Amino acid sequence: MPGTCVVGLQWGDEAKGKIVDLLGDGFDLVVRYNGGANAGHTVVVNGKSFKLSLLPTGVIRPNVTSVIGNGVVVYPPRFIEEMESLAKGGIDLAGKLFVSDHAHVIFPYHMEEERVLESGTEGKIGTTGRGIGPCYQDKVGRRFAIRVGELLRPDHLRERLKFIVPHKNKVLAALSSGAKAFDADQLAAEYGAYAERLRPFVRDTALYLHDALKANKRFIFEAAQGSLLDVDHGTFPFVTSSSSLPSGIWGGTGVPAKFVQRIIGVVKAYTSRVGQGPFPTELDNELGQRIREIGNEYGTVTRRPRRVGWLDTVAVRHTAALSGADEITIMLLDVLSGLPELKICTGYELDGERIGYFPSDAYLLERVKPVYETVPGWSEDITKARALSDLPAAARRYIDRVAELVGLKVSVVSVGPDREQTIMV
Ligand code: 2SA
Ligand code: MG
Repeated sequence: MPGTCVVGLQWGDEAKGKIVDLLGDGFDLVVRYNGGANAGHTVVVNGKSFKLSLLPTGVIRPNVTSVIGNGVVVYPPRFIEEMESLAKGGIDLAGKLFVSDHAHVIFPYHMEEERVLESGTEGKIGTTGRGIGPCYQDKVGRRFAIRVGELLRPDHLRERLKFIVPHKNKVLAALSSGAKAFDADQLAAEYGAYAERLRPFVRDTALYLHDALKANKRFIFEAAQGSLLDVDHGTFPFVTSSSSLPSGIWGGTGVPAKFVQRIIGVVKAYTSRVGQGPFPTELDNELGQRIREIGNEYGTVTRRPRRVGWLDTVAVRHTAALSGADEITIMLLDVLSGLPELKICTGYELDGERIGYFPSDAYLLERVKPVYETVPGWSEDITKARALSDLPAAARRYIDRVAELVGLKVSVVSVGPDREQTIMV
């Protein structure tokens, strides 16, 4: 079983990091294939907590090698910052972390472009401000992109920036008279200095991973963001700019799909979303506020309050199918304790007609009305449950009903943030 993918089946923040952590010792490599420093997780090692947004969660494990694949967009200062904070905590990443020379590099002009576009009144996506979208735009547009490997050649880098930066400055000035302008020589010097810090970690990770496959190493592919934020299959245009579904693995790492043999779909017991875009089961009320507080639903990267709502099994059925999930895990079940009744979305109505599918275009999704099934809640504290039999009957029924509606077995139920607060089904 060389490859397992851990992927969120909602709009992100399903607690994928906890599942990767639970799998941790059974693997040799943890590989990121999409996104950049817009992911966010807090990992705790020996009582010290580290905030990671770019490095894979595997970096905290002594016997795991972490790989940032070519599909990731890299902001070098963040890479250095996270590496240094780990070093201070006694975690030395030399020889244990690799970043693809083909990954694309985020520059300050990407963030500036995003800031300008997101500060208008129209066309806002509610992004994380990390330059993700503009960098992927440059990648696909080809002309103005720079890859990590290019940072390592100072003369080449300066030449590239001399071509790119004037163009960026023109575009930025056309977008807003208040936009910042950039200097190619200054950026070349700044990024040249970062490059010296990155150099030991840079390699052609696709080749490295192919060797690891030949050596029968075991992989975890760590998706960033959630399946509903996938650029092709998510709620476009309110998505991120990468393939967060497992379909991103092949392109984003060079590991062919046939090596991915287990796909774990991570599902929060309710739903959350940060940023703009339709959210049929949203609870924009006091109940939503209560769930947000208990679940600490605030962005890890941006601290933005996350929107919350009931579990939507129409959406999860859809993303489970798209991701090829073999099983689901139900996370943050404890957050629902104390609610007298719970709702599960089982279907949609679009323009008064019951529909049996998930319309993933935002302009259609915003018109659907969720159809709910109401089920009894439970009042007990479930954070100490370690087996299904420790759970109140209503909580067990909730899990069973979700499994039935999604059509997949539930392999893990999480009842709290700690590793121990887990029920292996
Ligand atoms: P972007 O910055 O271009 O990727 O934003 C596009 C949309 O994708 C959403 N997005 C996320 N949604 C949930 N969690 C994410 N990671 C952080 C977290 C977010 C944070 O773990 O909490 O701290 O705010 C994440 N990253 C991107 C984003 O909200 C836009 O809707
Ligand atoms: Mg997150």
